[in-house]
Amino acid sequence: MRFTSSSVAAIAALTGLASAQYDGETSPPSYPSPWMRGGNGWQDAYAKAQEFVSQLTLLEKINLTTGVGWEGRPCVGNTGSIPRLNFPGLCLQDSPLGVRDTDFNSGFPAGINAAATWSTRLMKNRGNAMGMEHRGKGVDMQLGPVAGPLGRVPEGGRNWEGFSPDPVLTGVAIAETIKGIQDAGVIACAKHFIVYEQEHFRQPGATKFSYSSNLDDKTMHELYLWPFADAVRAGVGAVMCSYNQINNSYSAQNSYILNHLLKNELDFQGPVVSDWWAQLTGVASALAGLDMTMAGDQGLASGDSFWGSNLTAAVLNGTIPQWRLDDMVVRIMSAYFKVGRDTARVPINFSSWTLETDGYAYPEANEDYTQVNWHVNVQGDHAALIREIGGASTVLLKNTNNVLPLKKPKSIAIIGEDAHDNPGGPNACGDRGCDTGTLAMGWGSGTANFPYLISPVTALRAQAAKDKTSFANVSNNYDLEAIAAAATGAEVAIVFANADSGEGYITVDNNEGDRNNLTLWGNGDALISYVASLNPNTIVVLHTVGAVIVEEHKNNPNVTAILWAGLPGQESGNAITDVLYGDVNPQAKTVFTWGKSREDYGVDVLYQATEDPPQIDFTEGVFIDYRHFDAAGIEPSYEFGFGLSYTNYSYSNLQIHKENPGPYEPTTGMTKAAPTFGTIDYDPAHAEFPPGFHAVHDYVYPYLSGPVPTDLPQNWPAGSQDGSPQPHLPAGGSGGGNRQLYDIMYTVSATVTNIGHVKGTEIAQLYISLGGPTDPKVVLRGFDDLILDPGESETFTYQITRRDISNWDPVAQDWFISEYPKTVYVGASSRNLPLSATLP
Ligand SMILES: *[C@@H]1O[C@H](CO)[C@@H](O)[C@H](O)[C@H]1NC(C)=O
Ligand SMILES: *[C@@H]1O[C@H](CO)[C@@H](O)[C@H](O)[C@H]1NC(C)=O
Ligand SMILES: *[C@@H]1O[C@H](CO)[C@@H](O)[C@H](O)[C@H]1NC(C)=O
Ligand SMILES: *[C@@H]1O[C@H](CO)[C@@H](O)[C@H](O)[C@H]1NC(C)=O
Ligand SMILES: *[C@@H]1O[C@H](CO)[C@@H](O)[C@H](O)[C@H]1NC(C)=O
Ligand SMILES: *[C@@H]1O[C@H](CO)[C@@H](O)[C@H](O)[C@H]1NC(C)=O
Ligand SMILES: *[C@@H]1O[C@H](CO)[C@@H](O)[C@H](O)[C@H]1NC(C)=O
Ligand SMILES: *[C@@H]1O[C@H](CO)[C@@H](O)[C@H](O)[C@H]1NC(C)=O
Ligand SMILES: CC(=O)N[C@H]1CO[C@H](CO)[C@@H](O)[C@@H]1O
Repeated sequence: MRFTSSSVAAIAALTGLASAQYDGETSPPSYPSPWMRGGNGWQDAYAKAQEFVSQLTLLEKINLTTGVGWEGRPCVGNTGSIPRLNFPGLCLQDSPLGVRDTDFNSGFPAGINAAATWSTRLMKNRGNAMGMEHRGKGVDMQLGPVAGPLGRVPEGGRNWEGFSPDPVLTGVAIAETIKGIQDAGVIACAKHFIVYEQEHFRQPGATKFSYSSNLDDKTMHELYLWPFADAVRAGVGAVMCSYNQINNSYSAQNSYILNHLLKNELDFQGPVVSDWWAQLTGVASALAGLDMTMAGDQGLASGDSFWGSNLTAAVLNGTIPQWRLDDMVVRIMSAYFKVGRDTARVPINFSSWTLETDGYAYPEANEDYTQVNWHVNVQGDHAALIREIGGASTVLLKNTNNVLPLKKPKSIAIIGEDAHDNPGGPNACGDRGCDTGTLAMGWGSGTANFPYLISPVTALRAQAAKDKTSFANVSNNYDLEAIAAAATGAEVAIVFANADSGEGYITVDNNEGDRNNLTLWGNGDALISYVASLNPNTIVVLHTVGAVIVEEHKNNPNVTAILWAGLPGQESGNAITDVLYGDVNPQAKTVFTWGKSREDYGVDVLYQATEDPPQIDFTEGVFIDYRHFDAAGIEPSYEFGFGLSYTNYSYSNLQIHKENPGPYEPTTGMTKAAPTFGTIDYDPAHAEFPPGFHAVHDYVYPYLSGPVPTDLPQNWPAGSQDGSPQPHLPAGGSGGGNRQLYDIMYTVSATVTNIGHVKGTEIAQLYISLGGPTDPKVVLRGFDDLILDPGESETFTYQITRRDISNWDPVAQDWFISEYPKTVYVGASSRNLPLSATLP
């Protein structure tokens, strides 16, 4: 395609930094885009990357920044390659819970279940197992884990892909997952940056523009940015931006979030990757800090790109300085070397676009029919880990008179579609876009195919056979006659019910990603009440993506137990059987608050747009989930951090030791000037398609597609092309922010004792009150899983960091410790905190 005057006008319009023209907040400019310096454990990788990038030509560099377009190659995202150096380009693949779109892979528990274990060991092992599976398929970058959405609204469709609305729990979980993935030699990609808290209006469609999440700087730092700081500190290789706008500026071109917060303050050293088609401008996104565009094309298989050829032109005409391009590429290659891709790599041996053995090497163009799948089995022994996480993430919410664990009951009735198999098989619905049969993952791109799915009825039937328990089951939630026949007179009736959600491109039962309500699906609530009206020993198992309203069942004396099993993955039935029969003693604590009504949460999804772009004002500030319930004095059904066990624990002997780390010093000084790597040949004649080159249809290339424009009006932001030394930020200077934020201020310990009769794991939790009038009552800061025999005591220890007791000062643009007295609490949940003391 040649540059026509209309395409030139289109570029001009698209590259304008749209912001102030709308109502609502605007995002302050932050330029230039910080260049990598090789700190925070990136030194060796940076050295290798410099050497590699210095050999590259302009076109080869552009190739690494730009995806080849949707379905261009085998992975969900593929960069161009460097044939001259035998470098095949990078393969980016979903998802946060396994390898998407292939076979002989595992279906892991969702992020929300990993969080519910409160076990750093299980979080990391899960990450490592997922990383090994990606590695075995030839994937360079796993597109996960998730800290955005954080979970501002319980209805948010993709909350389950992440961990918890608590930023500290999410921060620990994302860091451990990243370490696990990257130890396997695969780049982790923390996403979605940032405040992507609902599915409605996330992309242009129903509205012309994506919604804008508008929030103040304090809320950004103390809540939403917090877990991303942990991700950067853990050495995450890549970060993906989000679809939404922040203060009316799109994530992929918001210089404040990418340049200022992520690359400068948090000192992130790797590349920022766009979410698929979240990039909406060429030059503006490059200057604002984007380093790689995915899928590379401007729309699904459109063949054109904001980068590729357009980025080549922008470098050649001097709009994008060499240092900015070199920084993109050196960040990408540093992530590659940092996790050891140079030694861990195997050829890509699957195709996201077909499960058949043969298919097109260039699927969108239907070119080159050949073998594309080797059906490599990457499951290893991960089933055992999946089952363990399933059990360890099941929260026991109610257990009247210790009705659980079951001990060889005479008869048992298993009621509910959610206990049963999807008749079409566990992968019958593409990207799990239906709610048929038992729920073990949500829907959307955050999924993987199940190799198999053990349904609860299968595992419980096997257990019953072993125990000679007479067994009945009914899958139809509406067949009252069959249900009555099975439930009446059974020693125990177990009702399974669920609530599903997912990504906005799929609508299930009128739920456009986000849930329309917080009640159970498929007649679940009526089903539970009906069974309970017939059987005084009714046990409820919930497979839900988040909170549902359970107050009525909680108060129903015939409902003797309630368990939340979340989205446990392929070993679902075995995991719940382990818990119900006591082979596993529940350790999980709920990672979100169970409100008595939807209104109790104080915030909700914006379902109806009254302006364009839709404006979502985060006026609640840091008060989401339990912070809101505490502040508003609302009693929940079950509070954040709550969970029962088959034993009991006591807490005693709180000790506080004050450490002496010295005073906080804001980071000062200047960076070096932006480096460049190799020389760029600025002759446009050398940037054209090589003679005789066969261009694949609808495929994105770096070669010029017309004359380089040199006469367009330029309105690039001040400083955006400046590569001279820049001042450090006071709160920056090290991975995750000023290194002194992680200084240890206090060591806190307490004794936890198992006072019951069986072995168990207690999740001891530490909360802090920051004491100010605008602070939440308490905030989680630390936790640990203590394995205790009956009668045994262990010491719970947590080291309170400076960050843990700091607030963000938007004026000084730094963290500070307020004058208000700070109280530390230790206990078993956010509302069960028997130990407390003022910090000296
Ligand atoms: C958004 O606007 C608020 C209010 O002006 C400001 O405090 C905050 O820093 C801005 N954040 C971003 C990311 O633009
Ligand atoms: C860029 O990548 C494509 C494959 O996506 C490859 O065909 C082409 O040769 C590469 N160009 C250069 C200059 O390496
Ligand atoms: C360059 O960007 C313009 C404006 O978005 C687009 O119309 C054009 O197709 C792009 N060129 C190429 C070769 O992708
Ligand atoms: C009981 O479960 C089996 C699968 O284990 C299923 O085939 C059967 O339809 C269920 N029975 C009823 C009445 O739903
Ligand atoms: C809530 O949504 C689910 C799924 O769409 C639906 O099955 C259920 O009937 C809804 N609940 C109410 C009370 O409308
Ligand atoms: C509890 O079960 C008994 C039957 O055992 C029934 O009579 C009673 O109505 C039930 N209560 C509720 C609240 O369903
Ligand atoms: C734990 O303690 C509570 C309160 O004393 C008691 O009701 C419950 O039965 C105990 N649970 C176990 C498993 O011992
Ligand atoms: C250089 O090329 C880029 C990409 O086509 C374009 O956005 C920019 O406006 C051009 N600069 C000039 C001075 O024409
Ligand atoms: C395209 C390609 O190289 N595929 C490889 C995938 O992995 C299998 C098993 O390791 C190899 O045999 C294939 O050659």
